[in-house]
Amino acid sequence: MLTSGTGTESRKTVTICRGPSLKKYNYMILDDLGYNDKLEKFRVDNNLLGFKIGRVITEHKERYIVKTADGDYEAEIVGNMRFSAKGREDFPAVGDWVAVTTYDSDFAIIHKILPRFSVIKRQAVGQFGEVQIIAANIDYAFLVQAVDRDFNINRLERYLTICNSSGVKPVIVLSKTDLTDEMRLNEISDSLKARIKNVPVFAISNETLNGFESIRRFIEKGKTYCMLGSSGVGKSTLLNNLSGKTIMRTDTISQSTNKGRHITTNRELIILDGGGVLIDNPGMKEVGITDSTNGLELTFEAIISLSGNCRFKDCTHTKEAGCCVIEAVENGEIDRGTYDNYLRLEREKEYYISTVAERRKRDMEFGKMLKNYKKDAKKNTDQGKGVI
Ligand SMILES: Nc1nc2c(ncn2[C@@H]2O[C@H](COP(=O)(O)OP(=O)(O)OP(=O)(O)O)[C@@H](O)[C@H]2O)c(=O)[nH]1
Ligand SMILES: [Mg+2]
Ligand SMILES: [Zn+2]
Repeated sequence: MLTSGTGTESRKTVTICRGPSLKKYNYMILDDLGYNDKLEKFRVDNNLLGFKIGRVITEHKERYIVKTADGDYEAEIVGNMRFSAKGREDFPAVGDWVAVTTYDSDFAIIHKILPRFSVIKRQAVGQFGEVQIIAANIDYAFLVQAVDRDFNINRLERYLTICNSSGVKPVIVLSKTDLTDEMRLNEISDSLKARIKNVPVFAISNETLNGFESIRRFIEKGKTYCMLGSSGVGKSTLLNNLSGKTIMRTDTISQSTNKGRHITTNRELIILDGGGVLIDNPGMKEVGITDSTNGLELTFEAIISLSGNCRFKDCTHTKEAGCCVIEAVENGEIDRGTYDNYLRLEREKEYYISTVAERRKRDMEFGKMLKNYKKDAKKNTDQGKGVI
């Protein structure tokens, strides 16, 4: 099999030597989780045949649960991984494929993170210049906004920027359509058409299940989908509806008892019966962007392509004469709201990049100072010993 037992067989060998039922069982689990030939090739090429392969399904303060072909394991990282980590991205995240060794029936050590094809990250809240990984190896992000109060096009563009810089395909999900009227829905639809191009939009109600079937059909076996959005917009309710089970607690109970809301506090990965992997996320208040140059270029493509014709190469598109972007805003070719939001996100990205650069410089200077200090200390000791 792929990952249980000795873990030394390759994918092909397994197919040949295992009994049909076990083979089917193991493949089902890992393939349903999104395991593919590229990951398997990495495992073979990197001498990881002695390890089991699993996917991180939840994380809490450096404790992980890893789903493998033969069950779920509580896991920690190997010491070496912690010592060599340069930043948050060197630690496992929900959605990661990892190579593990297992101990007992429920404990594992993570030895390696397999290469990620996408990483959704944001600015860590309260720690400017630090990133927080939201999830890894995501194919599609469901950007959920409730149409009754939560709809905000600037925030959608912010999420799009994050998706576009992460290699994740965005999908807009407008929820709670039962709580609004036709007129408001048309307004929202017009504003989406004016500002966001080429992104699929689903309008759904988790209550009446209107529009729900089309989103269910959209989900493919072996692909991973991540729920992103503010708190209370219906991410967990949608996940429960898609799974047909009450997997995630939602705040329904609290409304009747008034005993606090069951907001989601952890990221969690689940496999749908018909295939397809979903990751629920706690609602996010702040979605600060990081080094998202690429994401901004893709999200604000119309602005970026015009900017090539500005008179000055380093045009900031704010006040310069001969700025084609300003001209396009003035003649209505570019939406003013899009333009303002672009400038805001661009400033935020620049600020992030300069903060990180400053910190690196400070760290380097501190490292140099420490090295010199150690050198001086050694010289003094050697001189004390009469060594020249
Ligand atoms: N009327 C209506 N209520 C909904 C809909 N979707 C969700 N709700 C309700 O909205 C509340 C919040 O839903 P959740 O699914 O917990 O929201 P969430 O996005 O997971 O929130 P966090 O976990 O805090 O991020 C619950 O009381 C749901 O029953 C909908 O489409 N229509
Ligand atoms: Mg939730
Ligand atoms: Zn310009």
